[in-house]
Amino acid sequence: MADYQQMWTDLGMDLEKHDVLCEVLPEAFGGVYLTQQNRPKGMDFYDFVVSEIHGVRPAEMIQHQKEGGKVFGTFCVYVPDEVVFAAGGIAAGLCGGSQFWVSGGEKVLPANTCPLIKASVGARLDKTCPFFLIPDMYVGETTCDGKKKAWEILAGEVPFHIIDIPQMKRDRDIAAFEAEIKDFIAVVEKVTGNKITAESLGEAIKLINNKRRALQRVYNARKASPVPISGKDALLVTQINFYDDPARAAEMANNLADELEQRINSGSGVFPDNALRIMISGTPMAIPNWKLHHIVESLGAAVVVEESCTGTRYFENLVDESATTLDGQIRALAERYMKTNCACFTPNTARIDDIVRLADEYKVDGIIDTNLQFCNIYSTESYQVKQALTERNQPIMHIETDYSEQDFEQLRTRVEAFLEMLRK
Ligand code: BJ8
Repeated sequence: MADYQQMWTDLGMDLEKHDVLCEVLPEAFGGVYLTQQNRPKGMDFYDFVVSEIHGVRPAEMIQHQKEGGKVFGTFCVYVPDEVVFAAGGIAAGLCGGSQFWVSGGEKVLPANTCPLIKASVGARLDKTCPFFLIPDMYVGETTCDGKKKAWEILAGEVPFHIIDIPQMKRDRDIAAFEAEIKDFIAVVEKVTGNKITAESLGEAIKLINNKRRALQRVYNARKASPVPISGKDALLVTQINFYDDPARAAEMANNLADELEQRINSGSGVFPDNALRIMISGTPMAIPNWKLHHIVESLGAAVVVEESCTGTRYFENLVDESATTLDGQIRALAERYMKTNCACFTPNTARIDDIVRLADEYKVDGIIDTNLQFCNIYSTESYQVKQALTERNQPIMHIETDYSEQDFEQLRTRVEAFLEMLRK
């Protein structure tokens, strides 16, 4: 890794603690990722990003700020990145996925808070992640109670804008979300000093749609048998897309998709033809949370799709590009974002429909429905997920886990038993 010590010092990072993280990450990544056989060449870019994870992209963001630009740190796929890019800003997804940050979060949050929230708060308070220290503003949302309360703590650190997410999907809820987007536009314009026009928002809509289209191509390739890319690699691609420059992210994902399509044509894959095909549904897996994928794939089954916000929910729906007025574009944004099926909505039957549809499209043999410990909404919804899949004779298991390695062996045993059952 290049030398970023000065940049980290200028950010006020806790360098001693950060060194500990820098020491363990390469080994963890190497053991999980670099030991895989026959990886696509297109993964080299993502390996490089991980090798420079706290250096190369943070340096770009800081350069952007030096040139007068603003950076917005976001915590949910309901935050419309298009608005930020339309104003010449950078939006970067911040959700924490490492156990390393959890103890920092526990200093101020109840222990029975989901690890994603604890890690996100801990990364900021412990000053061990540059991505959390760079933003001029954080943008959160009102999806779950844990997040809502955590934002109040983080708002003591960084200017914070909260987007109110409706709890239902009636016409008046979509209209309410439209109003939220208008408020967000006003905030972003104020912070950046740049006016958003129909032209700039139209361009930003295309920019983010192109990233979504590229990810759709990568995921479509995973429908093939043998599968041309591991689930671990596909997950890493999505995780990095949360904070990479969107134009470069689209280019890299398109390059990867080209290669995957060639692999499909030549019948080349990373698992044998007859490997079990697994879908993982549920809560998101923020970088560097690769635990479940690693368990499944080291047992010889392939993860072929994730129904999650670090999977299909991130890119499945596009924003309609045909509107030419700001009002029309804002309506198109509201309609697109409100199609995302998070368990914070009630009823949320469309998510169950998505899982059933994806199970067919990706020809899965079994589903592992997973939720992060203490995530009440996803764990409660798992009842309906199980019912719907059982009615269709789709084997499903439910897992609740966190970021620690403590339950690794126990999970491995349970997943192994599930795969054995599928093989019979
Ligand atoms: S749209 S899934 S990114 S909220 S896992 S913090 S819900 S207690 S992350 Fe999420 Fe947006 Fe929904 Fe997606 Fe709360 Fe649950 Fe933790 Fe969660």
